Amino acid sequence: MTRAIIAGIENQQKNFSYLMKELAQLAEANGMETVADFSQKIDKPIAATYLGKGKIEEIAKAAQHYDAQYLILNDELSPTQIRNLEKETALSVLDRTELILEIFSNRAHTKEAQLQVEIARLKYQLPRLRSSSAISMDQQSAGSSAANRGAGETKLELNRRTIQHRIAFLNRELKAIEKEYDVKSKSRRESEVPRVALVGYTNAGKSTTLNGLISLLGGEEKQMVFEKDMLFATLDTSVRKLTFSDNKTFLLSDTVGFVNKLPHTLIEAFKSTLAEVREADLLIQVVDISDESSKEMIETTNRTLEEIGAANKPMIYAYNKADKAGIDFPSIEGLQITYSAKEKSSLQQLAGLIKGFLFKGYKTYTYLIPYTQGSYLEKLNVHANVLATDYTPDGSKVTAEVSPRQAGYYAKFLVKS
Ligand SMILES: Nc1nc2c(ncn2[C@@H]2O[C@H](COP(=O)(O)OP(=O)(O)OP(=O)(O)O)[C@@H](O)[C@H]2O)c(=O)[nH]1
Ligand SMILES: [Mg+2]
Repeated sequence: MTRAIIAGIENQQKNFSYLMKELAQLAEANGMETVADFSQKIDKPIAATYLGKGKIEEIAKAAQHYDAQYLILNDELSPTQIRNLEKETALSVLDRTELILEIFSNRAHTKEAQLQVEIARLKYQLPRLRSSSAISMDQQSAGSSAANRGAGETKLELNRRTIQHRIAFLNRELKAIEKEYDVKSKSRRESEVPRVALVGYTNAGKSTTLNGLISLLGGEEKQMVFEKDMLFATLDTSVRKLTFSDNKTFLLSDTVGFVNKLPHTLIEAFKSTLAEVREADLLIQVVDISDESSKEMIETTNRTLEEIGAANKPMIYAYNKADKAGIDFPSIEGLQITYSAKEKSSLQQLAGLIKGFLFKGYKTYTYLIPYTQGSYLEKLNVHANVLATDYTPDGSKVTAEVSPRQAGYYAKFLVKS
């Protein structure tokens, strides 16, 4: 395993130790073992080197002692800071943003995710581009000739343009995929089937919850998604149609998890993947209640939801891994549930909570639909919970449970009782 040293600057952040612990986990997710961690108490990073001179010396010593190859910093650094740190420690330097981008890049399996991650990486590089010749001229400053400087800038400009072209190309490819997705999403919107999205911190148990609900509601093995104890196991969005025993249907989606300081370029690139979340009627925020940092994770999740334009949606707080936390479960309080995604009665309670929320306005009516209006009967059979059908001389007499919206649509067939 690659050995890494992590380091960060501790100013007034109250959650610094949590951020550092998470940084070590991110390193692990990227196949690196954290052999030492350093922190420095200063108000703000040193402009040229991020850390102070003494701290850098300590790190260089530790690097030799542990035979480390990487130094990972807890913030996003400037190119100068990275270059100077590399020079002074003889380590390869990664900042938090690059580390997250690397993990995403290694985990991206679908074409869409791969395109999104590459766009995010290129966008991260773009403002940091400084061709090596341009940099050395900076340092020589006024002494360099105008001709030389011109050559450096041209090369830089060329690199910049190459990257911009590549981003444009990737965006076109992505658009083509998104178009397909748009069609699917449009037909979902029109189907009137309510949409629910699982959201939350990475590794909270979203995919496990989706799989649990699939198996509880009689879904098939092949509908199941990948779940694993690692950060960012899921990078794309899966949507599954689930049906209760009384024919009430909803769509449930599972998507990429969030993390602290999720790079903005990534959020941008993943916006289309996260469309399911934006368009959902109900969010289920899965929280790992056994993690001592669960509060910060909720804050991060809510902040990220705001950033992707999905704030202020109705939300069920689903406190998962209660078994691991040693808390009694399952229990429900309003729109909050404490449960374990691996336990059946928990999943039944969660399913009940979702159903109660989604179908609260549903009522049972009896309709008389003339045989000349057969399409209404077909729609009722597909979208509603039909309890009884009787074929009378005047038409089909149907008793069905329908949503408030459907009630308006079928009102003209109501049988006055
Ligand atoms: N003990 C315990 N472990 C759980 C529970 N729910 C999920 N896990 C474990 O937690 C790990 C992460 O679960 P996932 O469902 O992959 O988490 P996720 O939220 O989809 O994570 P990402 O896709 O990485 O964002 C897996 O190893 C699960 O087996 C639970 O109720 N109790
Ligand atoms: Mg997952």
